[in-house]
Amino acid sequence: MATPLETWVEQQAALTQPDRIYWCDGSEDEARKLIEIGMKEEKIGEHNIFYELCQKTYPNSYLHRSHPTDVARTEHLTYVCHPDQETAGPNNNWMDPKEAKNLLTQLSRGCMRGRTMYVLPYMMGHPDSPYARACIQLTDVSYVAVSMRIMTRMGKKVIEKIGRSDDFVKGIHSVGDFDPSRRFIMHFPDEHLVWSIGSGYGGNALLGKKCFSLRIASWLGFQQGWLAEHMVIIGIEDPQGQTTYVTAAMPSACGKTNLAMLESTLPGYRVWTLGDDIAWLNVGPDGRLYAINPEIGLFGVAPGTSMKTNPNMMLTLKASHFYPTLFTNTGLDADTNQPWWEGMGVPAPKNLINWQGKPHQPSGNGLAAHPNARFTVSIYNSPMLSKDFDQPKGVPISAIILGGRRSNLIPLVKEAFNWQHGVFIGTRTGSETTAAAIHQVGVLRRDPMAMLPFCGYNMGDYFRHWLDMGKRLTHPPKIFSVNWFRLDGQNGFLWPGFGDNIRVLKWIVDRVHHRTEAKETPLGLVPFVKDLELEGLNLPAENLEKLFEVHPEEWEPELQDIKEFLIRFGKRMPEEIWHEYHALIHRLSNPSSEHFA
Ligand code: GTP
Ligand code: SPV
Ligand code: MN
Repeated sequence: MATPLETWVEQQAALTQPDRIYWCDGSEDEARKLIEIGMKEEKIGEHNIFYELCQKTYPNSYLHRSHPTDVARTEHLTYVCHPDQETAGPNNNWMDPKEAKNLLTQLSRGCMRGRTMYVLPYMMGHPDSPYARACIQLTDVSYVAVSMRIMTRMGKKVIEKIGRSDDFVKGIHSVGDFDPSRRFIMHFPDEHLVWSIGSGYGGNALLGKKCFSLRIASWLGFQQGWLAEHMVIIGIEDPQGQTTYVTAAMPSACGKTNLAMLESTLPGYRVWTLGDDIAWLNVGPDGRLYAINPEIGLFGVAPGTSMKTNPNMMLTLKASHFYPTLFTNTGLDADTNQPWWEGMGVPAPKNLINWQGKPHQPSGNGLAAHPNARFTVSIYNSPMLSKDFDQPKGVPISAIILGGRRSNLIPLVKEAFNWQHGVFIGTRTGSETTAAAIHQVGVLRRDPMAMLPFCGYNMGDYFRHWLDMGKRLTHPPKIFSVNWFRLDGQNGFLWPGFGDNIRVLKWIVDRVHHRTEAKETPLGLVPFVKDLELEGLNLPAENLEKLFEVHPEEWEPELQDIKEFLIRFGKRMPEEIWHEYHALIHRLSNPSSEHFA
């Protein structure tokens, strides 16, 4: 008799009508075969799915060019279909689940005709982890199948694990005809189902990533008492040889991958990578917060990545490994067959082909690489992978860092007074928008905990859940906020960033281990200048001052904007958060009290 999994696959095939069904086993040979198919048979418009890059300098690496309209996440076409709109909250687009399924069924009828349906069995999390989940995704494009193999633990063992159970996470994906008016990314949280049509882009199409591991998993976490977060996980080794584990939430394209791969400029300090995008956080038996990264790949922004800004990433991209590496929408040096992007730190090659496959016009204002051009690479290629990466129970977290991209107001680093204040800082975190999603770039939007586009339920309830989690932790991590992006008034950054961010991490580690004091300001606890390790930096004293400046009068419009944002959640917004809001106003209007001297 057919298993529930087989029956489900047959039902989807009856609807989408692929020419063939191919069950992937996750092997190396198979990945090679899929890449061959993508290089020779499958196409998007006039382009093949994959182009082989120079195998000497970029072993096992391939270039992919997307459909020109399919270059980033499309938040306006992303829906969370709870039975009622209130549960989805003002932070999500909502459609009645029945209506949503009718629409998707219509759009999916025959959508895989002439194509292969790939059945991808994969785990999010290490198979031995109590927190791992067995998942199946269907897709009709080799690019997604190969990407999923890089990003997740894929293999036929998952099918054995599922066995005759119908408890597996389901993903249905088809690129459809790439028409943005027929593109939808729909989530059915209670059914553990994601259904996505019309896009092949990472966050829209690799359904184990944002769709399951954040939107649906955040809902599971709310029901089951854990958190699914848009966070980096790193270990920071200090000169004493002690490693302190921290997580960091930052909105899309605000520095997570860079932080995860940080090359320390401070002697004796080292960063170890565990994850660059997603963390699942559970309360351990010892009352501490434990983090696992459910993924095994890095899907990072290429432009700006260079030997200067992120040498470890450049080494990771060139490392030869068992897993292939994909470059999506970068430029191509036609003479050497190597990828190229703006901010790579090497001059533009003479015969440069742009991300759409056309000769690059240096006189025009177009870019050779799309600003959201990405690489997909195995985390096992990283020279700084933590020895605890595959640890099934995860690593104990001592600090949570919240970041955003703010050109003013927000200091380089501050520590929250306590967990509740930290959660409030999370709720009001704002960031200037980037190219990682399709919308106007550079506009301030509130992005609590970097989860606005990824929280699969009402964010008012989410803040309540964060407050409750704090109560269950006997040893809660300290909460910090950082901002690498404050400007000097001439559009230059006040802080050098990248490898020098270790100087901020050092202060955080020192605070965690009670090795240093902090100064109270209305916004939180900041470093005394003497406690920041700045040797070798040549940072003008004036910059340092500006990085920590608090001007209460500049906060008026900010406070107004925060209020308008928090009000949207109505009664679901916990009172404790409003209490913190009013306490902040009070501190800002009494900045000279002896408290902040
Ligand atoms: P997603 O993959 O979209 O979630 O992005 P991410 O948060 O991993 O961002 P990533 O590390 O890829 O960085 C995005 C952009 O921010 C790149 O252009 C980086 O060069 C830039 N960036 C990262 N860290 C720093 C920093 O410390 N200072 C400055 N000025 N820019 C940074
Ligand atoms: C992000 O936008 O936060 C990313 C890329 O990490 S995506 O996988 O598309 O979400
Ligand atoms: Mn991300």
